[in-house]
Amino acid sequence: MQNGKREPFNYQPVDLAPLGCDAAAIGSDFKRYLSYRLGRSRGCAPIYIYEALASVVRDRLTSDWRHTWALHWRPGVRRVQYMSLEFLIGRALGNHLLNMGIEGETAQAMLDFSYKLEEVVQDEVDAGLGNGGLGRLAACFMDSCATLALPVMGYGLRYEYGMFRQFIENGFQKEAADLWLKNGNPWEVERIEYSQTVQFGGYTEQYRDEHGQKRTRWVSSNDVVAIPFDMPISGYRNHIVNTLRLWKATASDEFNLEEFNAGSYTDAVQAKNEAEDITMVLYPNDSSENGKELRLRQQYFLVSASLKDSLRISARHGDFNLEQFAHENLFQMNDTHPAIAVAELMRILVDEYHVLWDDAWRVTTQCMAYTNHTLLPEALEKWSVSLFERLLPRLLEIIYEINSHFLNKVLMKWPGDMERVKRMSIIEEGPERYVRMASLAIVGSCSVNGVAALHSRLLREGLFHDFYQLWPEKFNNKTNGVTPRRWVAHANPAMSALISEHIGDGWVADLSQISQLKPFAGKQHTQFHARWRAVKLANKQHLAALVKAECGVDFDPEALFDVQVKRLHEYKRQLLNVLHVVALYLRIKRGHLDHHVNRCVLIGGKAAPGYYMAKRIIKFINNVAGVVNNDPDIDGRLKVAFLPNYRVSSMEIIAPATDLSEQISTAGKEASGTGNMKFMMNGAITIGTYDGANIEIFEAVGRDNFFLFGLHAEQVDALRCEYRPGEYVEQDAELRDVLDLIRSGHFSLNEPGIFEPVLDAVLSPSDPWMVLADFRSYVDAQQQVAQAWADQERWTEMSILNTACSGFFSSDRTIQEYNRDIWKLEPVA
Ligand code: 26Q
Repeated sequence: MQNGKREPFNYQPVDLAPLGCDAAAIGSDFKRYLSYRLGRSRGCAPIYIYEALASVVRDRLTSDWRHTWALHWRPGVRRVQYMSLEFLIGRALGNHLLNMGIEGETAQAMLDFSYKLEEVVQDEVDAGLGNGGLGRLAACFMDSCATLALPVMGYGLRYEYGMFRQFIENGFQKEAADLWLKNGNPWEVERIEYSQTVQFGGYTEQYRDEHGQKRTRWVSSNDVVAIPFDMPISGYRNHIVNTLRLWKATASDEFNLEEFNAGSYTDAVQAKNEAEDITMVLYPNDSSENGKELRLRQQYFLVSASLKDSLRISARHGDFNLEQFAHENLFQMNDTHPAIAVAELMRILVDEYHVLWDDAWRVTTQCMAYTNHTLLPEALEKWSVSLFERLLPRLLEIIYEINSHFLNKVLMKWPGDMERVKRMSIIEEGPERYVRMASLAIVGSCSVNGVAALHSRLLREGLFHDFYQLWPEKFNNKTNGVTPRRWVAHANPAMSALISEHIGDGWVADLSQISQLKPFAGKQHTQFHARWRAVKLANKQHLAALVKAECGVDFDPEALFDVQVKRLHEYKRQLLNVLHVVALYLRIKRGHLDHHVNRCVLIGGKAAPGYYMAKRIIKFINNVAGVVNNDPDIDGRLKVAFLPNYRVSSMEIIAPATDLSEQISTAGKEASGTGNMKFMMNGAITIGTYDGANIEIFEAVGRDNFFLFGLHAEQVDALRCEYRPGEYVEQDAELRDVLDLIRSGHFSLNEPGIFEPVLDAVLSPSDPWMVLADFRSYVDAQQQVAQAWADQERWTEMSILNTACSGFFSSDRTIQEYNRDIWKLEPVA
C-alpha cells in the first residue's frame, strides 16, 4: 500500500465469455467499431479500416489475456521479467491472426466488405521501439515465451518516437521522426492504477528508524510518474496471452509548482517537460550519444518502475516475504542498458523494506541475470561518477558499497593483485571516474551469457576473463534464435503451405521437425524442387515490386537476389559488399563474362545519425547503384539498389525472396546476428565469415551448403599489429582496379573527392575491420556462388537443405535453454 491508496487487484478467475471468431461475428464487430466507435464509413482512409479490425482482434484476445494474467499471479508461481530498453515488435495484427488461427475467417469477413486482408494488415505502422538485433531479439523472445506458455513479462519503455524513418536524398541518408502513435495504438491498454513514482536528483540523508536503526533515505528528489501501457503478446494457438508492459513518463499528478522550487511558472512547466522527455525518444545506437544524461534517466526510469511493479505484486497481501520474492522472480537484463537494476533492487530492499545488506545482496544476485550482446570494447557502457552523483545519488552510494564488498572478494582470491582490482573494479579510476555497467551487471548476476558459441567463448577468454576466473559457473552461452511464426509462417505463407503439405504443420510450434524436409532436397524430387522454386520466384516478384516502388530500380526475378540488410556499421562491412559489386561491374565492362550470372544486389539499413563513415558508405552504395544501373554496357546483368527505411516489415518481404544472404562481418565482431537465421529459414544460402552464429549455421548445413570465406577471429587478432592493406592492393590486380576506379571519380563525377574518406579508411593499416584482408577470399567465394547458381537444381537442393537444417535457430529452442539453465519456470496450464 502506498500513500494510503488502495491497491486494485483482481485475482478472481476470469469469467469473460470468449467472443465469436466466425466471419459473421468478426464482420459485425468490425462494422460496429468502424461506424460507432470511429464514426467512419466504407470509403474512409485505410488506417481506420485497420484500426477497426485491430480493435476487433484485440477484443478477441482479452479473455485469454486476463486468464493468462490470473495464472501468472497465483502465489508460488515463478516468473521472469525481461527488462529491455528495446522491443522491436513491428506489426501485430497479422501475427495475432496467425497465432489465433483466424486468418481465414477474418479474410472472409473483410472480403464481405470488399477489403483485402493482406492490404489491411499493411496499413499498420511498425512499432519500431528498437535499433536492430537486440531489440528484435527481445520481440522474438516474447513470442516464444508466450508460445511455450512461460510466465514471462516484458518491461520496456513506450517511446513516443521510435527508430527514426530513413529516406534518401541525392544518395544521402536523411532522418525523419517516427511518430508511430500518431493514429493511436489499438493494442495498448493504459493501466493508470499501476503507476509508479521514480526519483531523480535530490540528496541522501541518514536517520534513525522507529527501532533506533541507522538508515539512509533519498530526499528532495524530483519525482516522475511512470504509467504502464500493456501490449498483448499472443502465443501460437495455445490461448496464452502474455504482457509487454511499456512505461510512459509523466509529471507527477500533484505536480506542484512550489515543490519544484522553480520560482517561476515557466520554469515549473519546463521541469514538467523534462519529466515527460524521459520516454520521448528511442536512442539510436550511436557512439556519439554515449554518456547522455537523458539516456541514463531512461535506464533508471525503466528499471525503477519495473522493479517496484514486481515488488508491489509480491507484497500484495500486505506482508513482503524476501525468500518468496527471491523464489518467484528473475530479472533478465538485455545487455547492460538496464544494469542499474542491480543497485536499484538493493536500494529498495535495504532502504524501503529494511532488509539487511547481506540478505539483500544474496537475493539480488540470485534474481538478476545478464545477457551481453557485444564484444566491441567501445560499446561497453560507462557513466561518469559525477553524473551519477547528481542524478542518482543514493544509487552511487550503493554501487560504492557493492564495489567495496566485491573488491574485497577479489583480493581474497588474488592477494595484492592491484592490477586485477583496477581492471575488475566497478569504478574506473582516472581523471574522470566512471561506473562500468558491465562490471556491475556481472557482479550482481547469477548468470552471464553471450549470444552465440563463439561470442560466449570470446567473452570468457577476453573481455570478461578476470570475472570468468572468479566465477566460471556464472558464464554460459545461449545462441540466439528467431521466431518461425513471424519469420516463416507469417512472412512466407506459400513456402509454409508447401512444407506443411509434405511434413505436416507441427514445425510451426516445434521447428526441430523441419528436418523432415531433408529427404526432399534430393534432386530426384523434381516436383518438390519445381514447386520450391516457384514459391521463391513469386516471393521475388513481390520484392521486385517493392524495390521498383521504393528505389525505381528494375530487379529481374529470374536473377540471383543477393541481399544484405542490417544496421549500417563498418564492422558489418557493407563496404566489402560494394567493392565486390564494383569488381563485377568492371568484369562486365571488360567483357569477362565467363561464369557470370545475372545478379540483383539489395542493401538496406540505417546508419546512426551521428556516424559519419556509415552515412558516407550509404552515399557510396547509392552512387555505385546510380552508375551500374544506368550503364548500357551492363544491360541488366547487374543491378544494385539501396532500400530506404529498412525495418521489421520490410524484412518480412525480403527474407522470403532472398537467394543469397550476406553475413560478412569481420570475424570476432558480430556477436551473433539474427538476420542470418531469418534468411536461412526462408531457404537463402549464406555467404559469410566464420563469425557469430554464422559458425553454427555453417555447422548445421555443412560446408557444401554455405559459402565460407575470410579470416577467422584469431587470425584477425594476430594480423592486427602487422596489417598492411597496401600489400593486398599490390598483390591483387582486380582490387587495384576497383580502388583506382573509385579514386578516379567514376562514382562521384559531380562530387569530387567525396569517397576519399572511404578509401582512406580501407587503406589505413589501422583499419579495425580489415576490409581488404578478406577481399580476395570474398570475391572468390562470390565466384563459387555464381557457379552454384548456374546449376539451378544444385541451388535448389542447397536452398531446401538450408531451411531443413534451420531447426536449431528457432527462438523457442533458445528460450527453452534460458529456461532450463537460468529461469527454471514451469509452463502455465
Ligand atoms: C548505447 C548507448 C547509448 C544509446 C544506445 C546504445 C545502444 C543501443 C542499442 C547500444 C547497442 C544497441 C544494440 C545492440 C545490438 O543490437 N546488438 C546486436 O544484438 C543482436 C542480438 O543478440 C546480435 O545478434 C548482434 O550480433 C548484435 O550486434
